[in-house]
Amino acid sequence: MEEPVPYGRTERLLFVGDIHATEAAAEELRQTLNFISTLAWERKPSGVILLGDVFDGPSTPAERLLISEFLRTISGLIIIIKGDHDVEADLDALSCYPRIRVFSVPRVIGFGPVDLLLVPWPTKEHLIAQSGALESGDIELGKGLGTILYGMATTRERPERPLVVAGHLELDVMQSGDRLLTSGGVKVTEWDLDQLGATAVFLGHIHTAGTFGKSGHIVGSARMTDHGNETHQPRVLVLTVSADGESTVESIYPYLALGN
Ligand SMILES: [Mn+2]
Repeated sequence: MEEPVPYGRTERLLFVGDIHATEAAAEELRQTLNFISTLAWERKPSGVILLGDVFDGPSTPAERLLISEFLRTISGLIIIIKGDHDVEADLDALSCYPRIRVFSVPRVIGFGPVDLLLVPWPTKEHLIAQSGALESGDIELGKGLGTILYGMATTRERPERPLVVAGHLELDVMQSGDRLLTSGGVKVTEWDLDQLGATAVFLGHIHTAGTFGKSGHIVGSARMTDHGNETHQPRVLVLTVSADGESTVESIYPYLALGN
């Protein structure tokens, strides 16, 4: 006889960073998308989360065709968060599909037994409007972003549910609440993200994979051909998470038979 499952359901989510669909490297792009499709078919995640920069700027019809054909192969829910390279019109077009949900401002959504905090690339207008920041410098806006995310995480309808964060964000490697006076736009800090008490945090935007903080994963680009950074190891991540917050994260590395 099977033991009763004490904590209820488990979800499997697949995280894909920075596809940057371009015709320029169409063959390698096709191989990357085929790899993700095959993985989704094998693992049967209940959701696939594209962590922003699906496109590389305003898309061409060929690029849109490649992406929409790829998305059609995915059977679960597809969540797309907007990156700095994505333009609204391209993502709007994708949001017409029934199983695709596009986010261009931060939201918390329930997903099975967990809450997902989705954080697209922050715009200054949104941060000024939402954080009440009186100054619009990047440091102030970065603090505002931290405050917004903390507010969203702690005022959830059911804060006892495990929280999973997925964002397209520039990460400041500071360990404390202090921010360096560095240039380069609005950043969120490791400290800000640790404060959220999330089971796991997954970030797009930074193409080289890594980890940070208590439970942070820089997913990295899924692409082999990557803006001059050809030495990085492409990967996607698979999260398994249960209602009690028990989780595992697995890195899956594509074997891409590139014609050299
Ligand atoms: Mn980006």
